[in-house]
Amino acid sequence: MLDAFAKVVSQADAKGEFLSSAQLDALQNMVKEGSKRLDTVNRITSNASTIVANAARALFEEQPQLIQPGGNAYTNRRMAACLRDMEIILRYVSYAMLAGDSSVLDDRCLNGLRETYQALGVPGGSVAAGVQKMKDAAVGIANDPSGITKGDCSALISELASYFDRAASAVA
Ligand code: PEB
Repeated sequence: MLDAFAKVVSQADAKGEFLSSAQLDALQNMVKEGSKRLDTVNRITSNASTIVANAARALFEEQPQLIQPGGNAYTNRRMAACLRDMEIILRYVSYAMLAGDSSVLDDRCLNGLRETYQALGVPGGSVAAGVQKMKDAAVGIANDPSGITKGDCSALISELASYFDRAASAVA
């Protein structure tokens, strides 16, 4: 599990080199933009249950077969497992966003997840659709300009979106 700092250190060390000025500039920029990153993580963290519940509701509206008899979210046990899975994925996305690196998401959440779903008979494409809905909600919440000093958040927002896309394509 790496963050953006540990990542450049391990890359440089593998080559036995000092950090490059491009690497240092990128980290410098990350420090400079750090408050915006923490605000983004904070907004997702404090709205996590809303993001999960709304995304799940929208998913079941779009794919009602999931909650009908025989569906993968039918019975309270499966519904609970589904909501829990969405929350786990969102939690790891929030960690990746804090770290500025996807390795925590990759190693601790997505690695082997497709195979797990295949073995369970859970449709990966539906999980991916749910993840995309969480992305839309999270981006909307993170990008909301009200009650916050205005600034350019476009890079952070596309980084955030990329972690959701990574999760969705890992299971689709
Ligand atoms: C991954 N999910 C499930 C299981 C596991 C995971 C390991 C089996 C064990 C269990 O039921 O608890 N666990 C989860 C995860 C990590 C982890 C992401 C990462 C660290 O440790 N059903 C649907 C939707 C979808 C869904 C499409 C979006 O209809 C999910 C939610 N996951 C779902 C369901 C089950 C499950 C288990 C329904 C239960 C399957 C079953 O037992 O029939």
